[in-house]
Amino acid sequence: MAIPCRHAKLLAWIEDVARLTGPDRIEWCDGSPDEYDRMLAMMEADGLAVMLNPAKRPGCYLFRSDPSDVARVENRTFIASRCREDAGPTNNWVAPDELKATLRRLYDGCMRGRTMYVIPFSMGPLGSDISRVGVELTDSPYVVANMHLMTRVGDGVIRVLGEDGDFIACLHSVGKPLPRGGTDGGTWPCAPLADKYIAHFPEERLIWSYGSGYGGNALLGKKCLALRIASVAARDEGWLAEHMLILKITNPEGQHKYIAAAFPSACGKTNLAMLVPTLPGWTVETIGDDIAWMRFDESGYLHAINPENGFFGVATGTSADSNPSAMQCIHRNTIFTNVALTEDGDVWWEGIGYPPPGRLTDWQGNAWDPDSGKPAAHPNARFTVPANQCPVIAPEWRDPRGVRISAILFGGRRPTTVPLVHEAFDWSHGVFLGSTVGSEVTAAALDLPAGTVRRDPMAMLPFCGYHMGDYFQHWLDVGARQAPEKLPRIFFVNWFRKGEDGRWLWPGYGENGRVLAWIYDRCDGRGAARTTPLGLMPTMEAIERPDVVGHEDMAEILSVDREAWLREVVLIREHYEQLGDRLPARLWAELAGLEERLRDA
Ligand code: O2Y
Ligand code: MN
Repeated sequence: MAIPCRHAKLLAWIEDVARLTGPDRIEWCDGSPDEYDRMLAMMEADGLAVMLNPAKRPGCYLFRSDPSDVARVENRTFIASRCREDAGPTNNWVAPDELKATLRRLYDGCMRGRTMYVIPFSMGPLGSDISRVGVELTDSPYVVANMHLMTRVGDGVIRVLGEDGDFIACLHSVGKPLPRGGTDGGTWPCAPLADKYIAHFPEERLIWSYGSGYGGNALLGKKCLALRIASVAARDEGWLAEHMLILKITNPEGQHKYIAAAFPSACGKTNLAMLVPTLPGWTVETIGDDIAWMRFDESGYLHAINPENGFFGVATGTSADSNPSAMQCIHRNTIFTNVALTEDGDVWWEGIGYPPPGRLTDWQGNAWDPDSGKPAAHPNARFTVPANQCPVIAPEWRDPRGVRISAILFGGRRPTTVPLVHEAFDWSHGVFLGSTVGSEVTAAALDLPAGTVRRDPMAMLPFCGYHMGDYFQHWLDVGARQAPEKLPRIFFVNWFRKGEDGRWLWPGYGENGRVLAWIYDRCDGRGAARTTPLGLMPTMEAIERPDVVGHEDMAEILSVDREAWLREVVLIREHYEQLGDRLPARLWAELAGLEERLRDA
């Protein structure tokens, strides 16, 4: 095959990797539909992919991964900065030379019997000055197919690269060499957990992943490049790479605004990005469901792009009730991983909204026994689907200029203490709110005291490529450089409040549109608010109460429980102490301010 590129640095890197890993052949990916079809046909012939019933799910395939390879592996994820302190206390660190030596031993000959694919890809629309080019070398055709859906792959990227353009080098291997002429025989190739490494070398903007073929461990454009490496680039270049959805909200007058929102994994980001508001006249459209790259433009406003081209959504719990748009998206041209299979060649998972239509094959390929107590689909079962199949994708979702962000939302799963919504007094206070994000963990499961909050600042704990204290300082700095009136307003939301009897106090889903409507109005200089120790909160009349929420429950979720918040202050202090002396003084001052306001209240 002719080499479609004359980029000397790229060609030299490919040659080095090929010498080390020893693939049988090298194939350049062009991103074409033919290439995608060829990858899937090859994996189907190999027994790794199951074609779903074309009458039910045209163009859809099912994959079953190894039980050891079903999710991101945080304890095998490393930030190998030159200096340990720069990775901070929240990341696993190994000295870069040591980690490279370990990985070189594993990579040695690891692609024998396989093809090494060269995937040139763009995160963000081609031609946007916010976008970045990556090149992933991988021995996994599953990764090639998924990268086609999740990023922009192909010749256009080679043109952008030219002969000396910048690219982020991403090396990936499943870590399972084959005997000459051998195949995987339908089994998912990967290495044992102890040999899996998801390694980042932030100063070199370099990613080395070994041993896993799954999701964020292997599709290196997503969490590795677009968050861990990009967060470091963003710090150095004065922008923001965030774990945020981006949505467009339109009011009954037909005017619209854009909102970015950060929630820890598994808090319903995809559902919020595709929300169907119950409030008459309001609509939500999607720009992105997981990652936002944001830059202040020359006039001082914050603009965001979604660097991805698809959704890698969690299947479990997705239904016509929880997310009708996602259900429509995944009707065709979708890759399903670790869902259950029906007798008529369709997919099924727990929470799909209807009972199994007959016997099922579970995610491991065995006949499923409904009485076994085991789920038919893996809880982290996924769908990969192009974003342009989303029925509520906003037409401007791939505008290279991005969209102007009016509001930033932070939130987590907080059954107690945190009200439905409060607005920050200003940018620094908003950074403080973001720094406290966390979810209450199920105490019984983890043997922790009830109400224990696992902090996940700005939902970036697993994704920040440097010290969390420096990351907060970066947020403070980018805001301080702008005119305050042009900055987005910052809000903290909590859809997950429960009563003492364990009842949900707020119905969530489409009803969250009522909170978004208040946020919209606040950004428009309207929307009634009262000042509280936590920030600005809606008056009882400002958010129209859903029918299913009683007056008392509404009052509870819009109130400040002073005693609970004084306990929360203690927990935030402990969280800050764990982050060490790089925590900005400004955030300590914000915490002191909160405590003072609570004591004075
Ligand atoms: O387990 C994985 O590899 C996927 S995790 C994931 C996928 C899509 C969007 N977000 C996440 C996440 O963990 O935040
Ligand atoms: Mn995510």
